[in-house]
Amino acid sequence: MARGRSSSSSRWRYVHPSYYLKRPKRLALVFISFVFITFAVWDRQSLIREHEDEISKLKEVLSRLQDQLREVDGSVGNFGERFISANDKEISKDFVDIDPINKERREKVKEAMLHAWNSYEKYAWGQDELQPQSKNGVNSFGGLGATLVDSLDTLYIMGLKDEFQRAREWVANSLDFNKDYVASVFETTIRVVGGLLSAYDLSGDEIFLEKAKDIADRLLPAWNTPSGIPYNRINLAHGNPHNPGWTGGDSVLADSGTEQLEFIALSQRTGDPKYQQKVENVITQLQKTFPGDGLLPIFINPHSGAASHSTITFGAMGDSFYEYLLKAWIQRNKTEAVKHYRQMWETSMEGLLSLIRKTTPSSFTYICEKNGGSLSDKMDELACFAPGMLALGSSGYGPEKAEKILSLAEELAWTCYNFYQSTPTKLAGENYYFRNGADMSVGTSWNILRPETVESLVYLWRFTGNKTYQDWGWNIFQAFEKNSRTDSGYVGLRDVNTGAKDNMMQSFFLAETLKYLYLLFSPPSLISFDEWVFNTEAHPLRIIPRNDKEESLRADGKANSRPNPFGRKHGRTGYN
Ligand code: DMJ
Repeated sequence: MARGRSSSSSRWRYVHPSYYLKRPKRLALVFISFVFITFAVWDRQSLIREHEDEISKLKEVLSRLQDQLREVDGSVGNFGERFISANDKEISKDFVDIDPINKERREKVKEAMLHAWNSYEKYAWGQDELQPQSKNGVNSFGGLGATLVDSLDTLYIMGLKDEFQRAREWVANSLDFNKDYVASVFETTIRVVGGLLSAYDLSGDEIFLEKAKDIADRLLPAWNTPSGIPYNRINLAHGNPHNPGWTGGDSVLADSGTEQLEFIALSQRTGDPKYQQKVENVITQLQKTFPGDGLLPIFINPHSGAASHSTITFGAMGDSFYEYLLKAWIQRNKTEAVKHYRQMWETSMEGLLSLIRKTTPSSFTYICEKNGGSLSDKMDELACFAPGMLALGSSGYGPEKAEKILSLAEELAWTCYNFYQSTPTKLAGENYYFRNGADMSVGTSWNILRPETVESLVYLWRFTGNKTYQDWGWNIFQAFEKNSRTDSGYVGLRDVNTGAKDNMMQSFFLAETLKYLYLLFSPPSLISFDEWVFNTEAHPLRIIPRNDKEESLRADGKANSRPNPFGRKHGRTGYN
């Protein structure tokens, strides 16, 4: 019993204060342990509280961003659902989430498109182009509704559904190509065939393909020349292809080598190889006499297929020939069958490098023109498509060359942007001259709402990720708003120095300038460069993935399937 009592009292001795008073070291140890445990518990509690705060803040941000995303998806109409693939949706969210300024800019561009479109609907419905000052329409392309057809895909991409639907009804019920009119094969192809095919690829509506086939069939006899190089004019009702008098009987390089994308696309979608054969033969013929520097003069004889002695330029009458060498290679999936397109394009880019000069004192890089053996220090604003083309083609090179080409593209884009910045209206003139010590000066001083510089900005922004290009585009857009906007549409300027206005809203302002500006402020996955290729009038054509089995079938014309316009994953494939 005594032992039991003593052991129980010794168990409780640790809680008795006298125990510790006699043992100060233990007292100190107990005190330190107490402080430490209290601090640890308190610290953990406050960490939990902080984390809870943090989580609730993040939830708020998340729900705000989800709201924003829903808003953006709504405001850009169909593209959220149709043109952004599942993987890309993540990229798009990031893009939208981190940069709300883009949303605001995109909305402003959409509003500009609506203003241009509403003015066209009000004063020039069904005619080719609107004259905003006199508030009437003109048929500069034979009465094919050029502005309407050129605008279809822009309306669709911007989610302007009612406007698109009204335009679609006009195409279905009123677009008539049986016109006794001598049309430009090039202009009709890039605006009308390109515009209709793009509308078809986006909407899947067969009426656009039917109409594209109708007009292409009327243009096709233009390729019936001894060399296969097409004549550039044809009567839409009666045929009779020929060249205009002012070329001395020659065909123009850009007019003859800028139908590949549209006619290849038409063959892919109809299963009829005749369109593709005609335009690919042009490249085959040109390849036979292709010069070592890849630079072709702007006039070619359609009988012999030989180039005539004339100017070499990346501006007017040369430009899009080089653009289509690259883009047809992309459109046809960069396969062995079209390797020669890429080779010809790379050869031409070596030629382009030989035309590069820099200004003094500011070292702006520019592309000269060439007459005979000598370079002329002149560059068209039209040549400002070249930075975009170089950026697009750069990835086909090895890493070192790709970097060189991309940085040349960036230098040229800086020059083109300065074509705008250097004038009092901040809008570019039609062409520029470069003189020692004086950098650049405007030559022809009009501005007709051209798209080439903003087109290049889209490519450069997408390939470099540098938002500066978006800011440049925004500045250019604001200059259009300030100088070119009227109550009844947008006009060009007769003179970028004075701001004097002309009386024409070019159809490419709606097809190209506003579309490229809209894309500049949209997720890069909206009409991604991996799945679409833009014709020279900014009409995106779906790249049909290669399928060798079907290719051989369709090359015989035995199958006639249409690619699904809403995405590779679900689409039928055509031949390339
Ligand atoms: C458009 O019709 C096309 O971009 C063409 O390739 C060149 N000219 C105009 C725009 O400036």
